[in-house]
Amino acid sequence: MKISVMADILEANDRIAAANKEVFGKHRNLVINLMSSPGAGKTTLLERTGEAVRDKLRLGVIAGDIETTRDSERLERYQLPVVQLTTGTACHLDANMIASALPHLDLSRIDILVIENVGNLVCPAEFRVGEDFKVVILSVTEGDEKPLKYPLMFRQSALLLINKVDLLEHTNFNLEEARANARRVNPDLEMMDVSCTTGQGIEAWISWLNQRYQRKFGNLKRA
Ligand SMILES: Nc1nc2c(ncn2[C@@H]2O[C@H](COP(=O)(O)OP(=O)(O)OP(=O)(O)O)[C@@H](O)[C@H]2O)c(=O)[nH]1
Ligand SMILES: [Mg+2]
Repeated sequence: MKISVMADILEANDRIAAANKEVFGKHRNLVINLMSSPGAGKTTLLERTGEAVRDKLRLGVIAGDIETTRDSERLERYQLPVVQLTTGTACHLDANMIASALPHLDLSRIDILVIENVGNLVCPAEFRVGEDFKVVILSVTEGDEKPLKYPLMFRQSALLLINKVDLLEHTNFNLEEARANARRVNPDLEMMDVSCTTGQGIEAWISWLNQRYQRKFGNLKRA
């Protein structure tokens, strides 16, 4: 007898993800599942975003890490509602973990909820959590071939942020090559160059969030 454990796990996960999505819909939360390898700049992007959107849209964060509350502590400095999930050993967040975080957030006071997934370019892409969009960050220190080597994450994402472009001249990263590789695995993938250090591209990223929110829910109440 053959038992497909992974298929069962993903099916069970999808049911909880659908329930999460219903809760998010009721509260008019646009939900982004933010993924990247460790250190690509997820938390830094959220710090820059938190600074920039203050008073314009209400950002909330669920931060996933294997250990430590360092990321949530960084984000709390920007007065963002944030819940830290520590997975212990799991290399990704799943829908059940997100469901367990929801009672700790006042969703009625959040417009855009970003789920910062565990740093990992593989497993997070396999588990839906109830998000509207997956967004992947690739930083220029990681190599421009990564979309080809880790295609699932790039295939499943709506947007690719190429981060740390301030470091381009110190690397052999070829922006055109990276974009072409990403397009090869996902022709519909939108792409933006950003630097969380200089602020380049942060406005474009926030516009992208605003547009996605408006397409789903109409104008932001506080915009
Ligand atoms: N030069 C440069 N450094 C950056 C940029 N964005 C982030 N960093 C640095 O990269 C390092 C890692 O950034 P984080 O934001 O912690 O990365 P992360 O993706 O949240 O990491 P994990 O949560 O551990 O997966 C930090 O030292 C940041 O200051 C950037 O645009 N340019
Ligand atoms: Mg982080």
